[in-house]
Order: sequence, then structure tokens, then C-alpha cells
Amino acid sequence: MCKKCYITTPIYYASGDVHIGNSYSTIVCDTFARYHRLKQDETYFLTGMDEHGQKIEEAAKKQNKTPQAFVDEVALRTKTLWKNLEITNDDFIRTSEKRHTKIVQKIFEQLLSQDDIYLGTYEGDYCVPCEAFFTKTQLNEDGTCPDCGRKTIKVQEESYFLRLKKYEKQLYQFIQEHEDFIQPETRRNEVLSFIEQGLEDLCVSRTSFEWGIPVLSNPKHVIYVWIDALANYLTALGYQSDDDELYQKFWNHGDEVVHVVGKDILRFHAIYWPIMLMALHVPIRFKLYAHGWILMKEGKMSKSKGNIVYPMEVVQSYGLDALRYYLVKEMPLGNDGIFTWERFIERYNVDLANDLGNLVSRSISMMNKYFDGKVEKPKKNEFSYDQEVEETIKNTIATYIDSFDHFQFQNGLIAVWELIDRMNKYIDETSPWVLAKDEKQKEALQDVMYHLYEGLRLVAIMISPVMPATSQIILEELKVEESLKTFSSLQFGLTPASRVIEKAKVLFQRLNMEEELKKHELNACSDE
Ligand code: ME8
Repeated sequence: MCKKCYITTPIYYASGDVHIGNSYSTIVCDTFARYHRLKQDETYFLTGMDEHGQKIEEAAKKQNKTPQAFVDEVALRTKTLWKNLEITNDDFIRTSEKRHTKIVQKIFEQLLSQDDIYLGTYEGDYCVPCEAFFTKTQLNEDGTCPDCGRKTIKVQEESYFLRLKKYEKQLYQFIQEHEDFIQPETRRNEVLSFIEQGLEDLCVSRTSFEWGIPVLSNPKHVIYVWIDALANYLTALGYQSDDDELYQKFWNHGDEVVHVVGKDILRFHAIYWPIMLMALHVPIRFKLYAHGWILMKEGKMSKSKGNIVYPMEVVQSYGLDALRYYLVKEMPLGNDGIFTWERFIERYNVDLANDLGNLVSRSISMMNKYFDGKVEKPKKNEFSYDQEVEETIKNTIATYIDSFDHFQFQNGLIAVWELIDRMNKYIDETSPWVLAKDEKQKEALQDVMYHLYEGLRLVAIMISPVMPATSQIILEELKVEESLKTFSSLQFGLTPASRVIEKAKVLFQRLNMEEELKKHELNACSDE
């Protein structure tokens, strides 16, 4: 079934370079996009940058740059990073682009004319040295600034507000009626209980800084963060522009719209965004997948803790697929995962070098040794294990599809690695080196090779959204023909015959834990 799917990442703040934590959002979205393309779904994958706001204005000032020049540089570095991580996004939206700012102004004016936005007074606590406003809940317990710890002062500022209260009931009902709107369920429950406490109208403009989209009818105000940022999901599709073909296709008439967000920005997407759409009379077509954080040993990654890991650091030492595998596999949807070099190297050695790498090299070497690289479909199964392996393959494919369809990549990969383990065990059970000594066992030996060949072919297809390069190498080494690399060929026994490459590449070279940890200037640690 061919579906039209629109997949988005959060747009990243251009206040600094993206690290391994934010890259996680992009890598899982890329996995999802690649999976949909594998299924032959028509897929549109969007990522981008959130370029306005006081923090960015300040960061630019510190570097003696205009905010625009500052964000231009960050955007360029981010685009290059996505290219290096082989992210297959179809578009890269920047909130300082005209195509975005024009429509955001239009949306704001529409909401204003409908009285969904009104002019009021924002009262808040302001930290003078930090030049920042804070809400009551953001302040330290003694009322001081959460950033610098100094006293804050009460200030009033004329601001526009978006009516959230007006839509509170409608939103609550919508979430209750659409069980899969917010996933996983724990996050959905959090949002419902937040709404139950009552919503306050949201301040959506500021007069205290300039780097933002001016309100068209009152330009001393700039549109404050969330209306600007959230609208990217529509402006990138050409919503309300002269060319809204993508909007019509992927939003209005699309089959699946998925916004992937970290847990810290779930509320904005689960509350402000649907309310904005309700007010704009745009259908709420999206589902939200909220993921947890990648934590370091010391907790969340932060510049002050000095524990930030940048993705290229990992890629340069261990390759892209190892990074992609680790991030996708180690993070259960909705919960936090952990990144430590020790854990990363352990997974690299066990899952990639030992389990997958060995299976590929052992299998290809035996196919060459015993049959000159030729593999043929056997007439019958020779072993009781054959049936078991076929059964495991069938179950693995079913679990994989069900998991990947529902953004549960970790479960899908666990199933694939169980199959890899099963095949490694199958080699031990059938002992091909013993069969090879007896000419009468030739068909039995051929049968074993075929099961390994098919198992590997299917593993290679299933890992392709996560580890595209590794998948491609395995498929090439097995000389799988194009028609048998597809989603619809995820089935045991479709290969009539093949001739594999003479010698397999070492996919993942085993690493020495101590040496690697030394390189990262970290001591071996128990990370949990
Ligand atoms: O929030 N582990 O941008 P952002 C996993 N501009 N995810 C992490 C993470 C970590 N350690 N650290 C950050 C913004 N993230 C807004 C979004 S969307 C209309 C506007 C995730 O650059 C975080 O949860 O601060 C968020 O989903 C994303 O990176 C972008 O964060």
C-alpha cells in the first residue's frame, strides 16, 4: 500500500552547534523516512533551524556579528553535518527565510483579526543582567534567576496573547478521542493532566528585543518563539503561499504526518500547536512521537559540565553506521537512554563486530570454501533447525514491521539481533565443517548455506533504514539482485540462486576497550 507520509524533526535553535543529543531526533526521523521509502511510501522529510530570539541575538552580539550572519553560519554547519550523517531530508527550513516570515506574519494577522490573539500586558520576573524573563515556575525557590542566581525584578510589558483557554475543552476532547495522537501513552497522560489543571493564555510577542519576525500591524512587537517556530511545519509545505502543492498533498490529503519531538518540547507541540491549527481551521493531521533524552554519566549534556559529545567525533573514529545503530538501538521510545564511551564500545564489539560482522564473514567464507561461492535453493530442508530458523525469520519480519511502523525502532532491532544470534547458533548446531568432510552430506551443507544466505539478505534489508552503508555492503557481497532487495521481498526462500563475493570485508573491526577509553580520556566505568 503506497501512503503519503510527512515526517518532521524539531527545528534546532541556532544558538550553537547541534550535538549528539539533538542529532538523535534527526537520526530517528531519518530512519523513519528511509523505512517509509523502503515500503515505497511517498515520503517528505523536513528538518530545519529555529533562528529567532533573544539568546541568538545575544550570541551574535558577543561575536560582533549581525544575527543574520550568525545564523547563516550555524545553518551552514548544521546542513553540512546532516550531509555527513547521510540524513535524507527533502527540505531544510530556516525561520529567517522570507517564505517562512511572510506566512507567519499572515497567520498572526489572521489570528489577531479573529480575536484568537489579543493585546494585553505581560507581567513577569525579569533578570536585568541576563536580560531575560522568567515565569514563576522557572525561578529558583527563593525567587532568584535560574541562570545566574541573582535577584529578579517584577516588570510589565505590553504583549500579544494567544487564546489557549478558549480551546481548552476542544483540545482535551480531541486528545481523548484520538488515542494515538501522542505517543507513548505515558506522555499522552502527562499532557491530559496538564490540561486538566487549566490553561493560561500564551504570551506570543515581545518588545524587549528585536531579532524576530515583526508583527505586521504593530512592528514594535516581534513574534515570540512558538508561533514562529511551530508554523515551520506548514510554511515549508507552502501553506497559504502561491504554491501550496506540497501542503495539499502531504498535509491536507496525506496519510501520515509525524512530528518527532523531545520530551522537553512535547507540551508546545501537544497544546499550542493543535490550538493554533484549530484557530486557523487547519485540520490536525499529525501524530506526535515524544522521545527521551540521551544522558551522559553526569546527567544531561551541557556545556557547563563539559560533557558534550559531537556526532562527528564518533563518526570519525567508529563510522557512521555504528553511531546510527547505537542511537537508534539504545533509546526506547519515550524514555531516556545513555551515552558513555564504554557502553558505545561494548555495543560496537558485541552487536556489530561479534554478532553481525562475524556472521557475515563466516557465512561468506564457508560459501566460498565449500561451494566456490555458489548458493542454491535446496529441494528440501535437511535439518530440524531449518524449520526453526525459518520460523524465527518469519516472526522477526513481523515484529520488525510492527515495531518500525509504530516508531518502536529499538524493539525492531532487538528482534533482528535475535535472528542474528539464532543464525550464529544455527552454524554451531549444523557444524558445516563436519558436513563438508562427508560427500553424502553435500545437499545438507548446501541447505545450511542457503538458510544463512537468505537470513543475511533479510537482515540486510531490515537494517537498511538504520545502517544504510552496512546494508548495502552486505547486499552487494551476497550479490542480491535488485528485485530481492525490496520491502516486498522480505520473505524467506525467494532467492533461486546466487554467487557471493570471494571475500567479505571486515565490517566492524573489534576494538580494544582500554585503548579506546584512553583515547577519550575516560576511565572504564560502570555506567548504570
Ligand atoms: O527545542 N537527547 O530546539 P533545541 C535527546 N527550537 N534529545 C535532545 C537532547 C538530548 N540530550 N538535547 C536536546 C528547540 N534534544 C526548539 C524546537 S520545534 C518547532 C522548535 C532535543 O535545539 C530536544 O528535546 O533546543 C528537542 O526535541 C531538539 O533536540 C531540539 O532542541
